Amino acid sequence: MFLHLRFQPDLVVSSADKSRDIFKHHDLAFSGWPALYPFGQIPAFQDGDLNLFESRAITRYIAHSYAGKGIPLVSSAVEDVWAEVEAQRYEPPAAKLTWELGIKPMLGMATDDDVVKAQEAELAKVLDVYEARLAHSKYLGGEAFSLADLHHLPTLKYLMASPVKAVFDARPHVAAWVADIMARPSWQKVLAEY
Ligand SMILES: N[C@@H](CCC(=O)N[C@@H](CS)C(=O)NCC(=O)O)C(=O)O
Repeated sequence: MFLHLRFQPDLVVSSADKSRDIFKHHDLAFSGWPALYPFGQIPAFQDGDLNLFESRAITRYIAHSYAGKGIPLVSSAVEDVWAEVEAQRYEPPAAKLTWELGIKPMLGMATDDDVVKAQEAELAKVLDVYEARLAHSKYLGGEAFSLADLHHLPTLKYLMASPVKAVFDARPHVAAWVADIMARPSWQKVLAEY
């Protein structure tokens, strides 16, 4: 199985050098692989003859493929609900904030403070719902860690190193959940490699 982030198979993008490299070369890289990147965005994934794109579909495929190994990451309809909440509600403001506060500074571009302000307000509304959920449930999908939680990790990496951390920290159950999922050995292993 290969996760394509450029010409060679790779796993995640979470270092400054890697991000710079991808954004510098992505037109060239994507144009050479139209079948893998139909919308011109990474990641793409290959398993034998199977080509996938859309990160959440890729993680779900991997979770199903390795269902017998490690902890079960796909479990219930409730987990599906919260995985959708992440994709539909959390990701739009979180991705814009990651771009403004995480990626743009690495590329030497100026952060747009108006965008940050507006998106912070959107994120706060989502995190109010998370706070209520996490007051009664250890993880978003239930008592066990699942893809619904895991999908937050890439943006959390940037947001928790930015002023937006305060929006998470202001909600105690959210803050505890963030600390828990970011401390997972598997995530630490990813960060150590990139
Ligand atoms: N919904 C897609 C979003 C993918 C996405 O936003 N990829 C970004 C990098 S994280 C990208 O390729 N940006 C370059 C571009 O849009 O030109 C997924 O989850 O895979």
